[in-house]
Amino acid sequence: MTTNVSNLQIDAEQLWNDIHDTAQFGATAKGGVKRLTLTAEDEQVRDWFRAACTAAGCEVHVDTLGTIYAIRPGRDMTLEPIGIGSHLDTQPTGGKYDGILGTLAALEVVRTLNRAEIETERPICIVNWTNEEGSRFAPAMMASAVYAGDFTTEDILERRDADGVSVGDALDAIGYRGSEPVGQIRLNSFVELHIEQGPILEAENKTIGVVDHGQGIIWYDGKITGFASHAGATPMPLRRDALAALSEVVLKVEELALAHGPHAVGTIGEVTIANPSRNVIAGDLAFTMDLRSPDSATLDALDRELGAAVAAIAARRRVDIALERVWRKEPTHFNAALVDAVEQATGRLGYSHRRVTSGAGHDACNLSAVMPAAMIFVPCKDGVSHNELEDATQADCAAGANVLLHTVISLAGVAK
Ligand code: HGY
Ligand code: MN
Ligand code: MN
Repeated sequence: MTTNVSNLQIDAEQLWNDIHDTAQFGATAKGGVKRLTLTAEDEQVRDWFRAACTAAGCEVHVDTLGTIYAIRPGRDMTLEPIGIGSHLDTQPTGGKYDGILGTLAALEVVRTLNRAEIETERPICIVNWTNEEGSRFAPAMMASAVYAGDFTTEDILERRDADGVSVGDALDAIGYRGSEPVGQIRLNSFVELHIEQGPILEAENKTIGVVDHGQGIIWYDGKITGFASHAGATPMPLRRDALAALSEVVLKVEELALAHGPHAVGTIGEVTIANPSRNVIAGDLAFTMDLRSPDSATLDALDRELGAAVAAIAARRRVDIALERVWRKEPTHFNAALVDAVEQATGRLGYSHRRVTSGAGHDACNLSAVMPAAMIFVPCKDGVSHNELEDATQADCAAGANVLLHTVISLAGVAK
């Protein structure tokens, strides 16, 4: 008996309730979510997620970096599963949807197949990737980067947060250092649903973004060494002001990004002044920088021009500026056949759509280097994300989850 799946839809109410129920773990007063990776709040949502996947009939695995894999059996268990999912950690001033939508929609896809008593040919694997955000521990998309072979597990376990806590200790503190090596569960492919985190879909009144590319990223750690001295008694020409030097670097990053626009962006998101004091000229500070472009040659140009500009600022201001490149992720070209599968599922469901390049990085971008991968976007209000105002509609979240459902069915095949 062939099962007619064309009208199958996820339970929109259930997905919406899950998104808002899990937002309690790390809820902020302004309606956002602060759930940094491997914190107590992350442990709470992980426990909720593991229980829900188990209740949905999945076999749950946890690897040595805490990534959670929930496998729904398929008829042929010798076949590698279709991976779906995203991440449950957030930024310090995060929202309810970034990462969470894709992870909970994957759970809802499995529940929908259960309700319809559909057995797929291939197994399906829901994945919650550890530390996608990279806010507490660098790099971002950390666990999927190890899965893709960009870093070793040993290297990542030793990465430390601003308080000196290692990834390994943080995993142990929440009980999510699994025993399975990263990569033991081989995925056939990976499809990730995510909010766009940008303004295009909303501006063009499109429900679905069929993501075919993703920007490349360079992260830097910077240190500026000037000379701390009296804010009142030190004549201006004699100052070696680290913060004034950084201010020039900040504006130079903006100038370079605009000069290479519209396909380049850049920002300095963190600054820490050592021993700050109102009446002391800043002598030592640390900062972090994020540059992006969909074009590898533009990333090279930004890196080169930035280096030259920083050297000139340091010389003129008689300070030392050390800029260390700590991560480079090449631009992503998602798998054409998988992107087509997303576009065809979207078309069958009748949703308005367009191709888009992702401005943000995602676990699917890392995985794209080692397996066929693709992404589905839905709009977010005013294109805002990484902000407690992040918002989306129930209808759009459901539309994205339905596209994920039908894409997965086309990839996994229906046994009965
Ligand atoms: O940085 C990023 O693009 C992602 O949100 N971690
Ligand atoms: Mn995300
Ligand atoms: Mn994010």
